[in-house]
Amino acid sequence: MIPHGADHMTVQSYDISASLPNFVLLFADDLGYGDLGFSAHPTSLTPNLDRLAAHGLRFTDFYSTSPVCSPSRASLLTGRYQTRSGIYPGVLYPGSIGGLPLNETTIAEVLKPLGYATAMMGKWHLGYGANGTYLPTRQGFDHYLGIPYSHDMGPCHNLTCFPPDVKCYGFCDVGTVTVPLMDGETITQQPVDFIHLEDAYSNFATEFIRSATQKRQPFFLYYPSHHTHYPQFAGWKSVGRSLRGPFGDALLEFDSTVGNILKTLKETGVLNNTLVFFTADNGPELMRMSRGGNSGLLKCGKGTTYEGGMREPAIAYWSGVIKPGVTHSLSSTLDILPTIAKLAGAPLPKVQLDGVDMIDILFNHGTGQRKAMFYYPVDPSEKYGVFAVRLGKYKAHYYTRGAAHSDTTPDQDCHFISPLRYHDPPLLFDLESDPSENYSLNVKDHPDMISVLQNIKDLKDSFEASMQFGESEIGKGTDPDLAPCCNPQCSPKPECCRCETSL
Ligand SMILES: [Ca+2]
Repeated sequence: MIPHGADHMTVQSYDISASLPNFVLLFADDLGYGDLGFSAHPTSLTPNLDRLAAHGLRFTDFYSTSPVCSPSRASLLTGRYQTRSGIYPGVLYPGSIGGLPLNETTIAEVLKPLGYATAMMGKWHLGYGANGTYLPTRQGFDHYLGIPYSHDMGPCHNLTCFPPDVKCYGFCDVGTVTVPLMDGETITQQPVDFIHLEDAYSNFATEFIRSATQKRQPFFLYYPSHHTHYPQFAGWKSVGRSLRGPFGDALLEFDSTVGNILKTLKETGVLNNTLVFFTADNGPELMRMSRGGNSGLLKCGKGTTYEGGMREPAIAYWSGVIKPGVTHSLSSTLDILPTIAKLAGAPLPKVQLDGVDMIDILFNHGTGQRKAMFYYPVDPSEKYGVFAVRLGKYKAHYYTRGAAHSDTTPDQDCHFISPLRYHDPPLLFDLESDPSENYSLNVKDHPDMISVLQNIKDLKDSFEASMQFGESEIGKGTDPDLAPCCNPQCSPKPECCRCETSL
């Protein structure tokens, strides 16, 4: 099948059949621009992601919409900035009252009416709520296996993160329930067994793909991985195998699941009919030092609106359909929903979208439709608006601020102690010649930048005039009784929320 609306694309040797394409969306956590083998990390071991990069289209200028988890995920799944859906400020917690509003349309809900089988494994982080109101099963996913939020959101110091019995590094969040594993809407483990978790995910993916292909049903598989987020973990097959230590072993385990998914796509005969897309939710958590990720040549990391906070590695891989190569076109997680909708021939949700489809980039290696990217901080507000804007190769910072998540590197601008600063005129960088944001362009020395700044300001003003902030879901607060508990009647909570189960 030629994807609907993609008339001009260059198809190499694609078997044009009547079937709808399948989609596999891989989403890493707290992973930096410099963390992967193909992005020149010297000791990361990512053979499968490297293979995707070598045989797919690699993006150099790809952005998430937030430097932290929940808002970034809301934008990925809805094609809208998090400010519209209310997933701000910060992130959701185990007992959060709110979540991604059910009237938001996710990629899974875009595809389901066309007969797609939908499944997700891994980190949801878009709400749990009373009786699981906000779980993935309520947002278009037929099947779900995973932890509904970050796996450090529960005490972890007594848990095993690496075999045979290496305890998890640090304490994680104390004072709440231990981290649960959900199968659909049922808690099957609490606390989760980190050592065997990835095998469970990998088997879940294999079974889902096999089942859908046997039924000749098109499918959508979403795998947001926990691995590269603190505390890292891995099972027997990956522990001790990378030179990079715990972070490297965790990354290798994620990579091996990517390999298993590719193998299953091949074995089931659907590799040539499946778009595999890989990216990550936000930059590395530098405060974890050598146990955090690495943003490579980009400035700072998680929690900041510098490039290291939101610019991510990304790959589009479609065997025989998307020509391998590198694109410098500006793109975002916002663009994934419109792209998938177009490829499947599904109507777009009837709401204000912020994404544009990437058809021209994927199939023509063209420049695409996206001209600009807006950088919201962890705590967006109408008062401050966006902190920075990228237009073409230029980026203007109106506000800058450090973040605890990016503490400990030599660059003090990244640190929590660097307060909110307003810049007038804005700090301006040419990201093509200076991707590290080292050398700001002073209008006195560069008078041609006056018009560039004016264009950026006009764009910012019109964007902000069009932005309607949804009610803050995170601002609804938390209720400890809403935290998932495998034994709801037990006492005293949260300690009693434990169940002896095995996968
Ligand atoms: Ca994250």
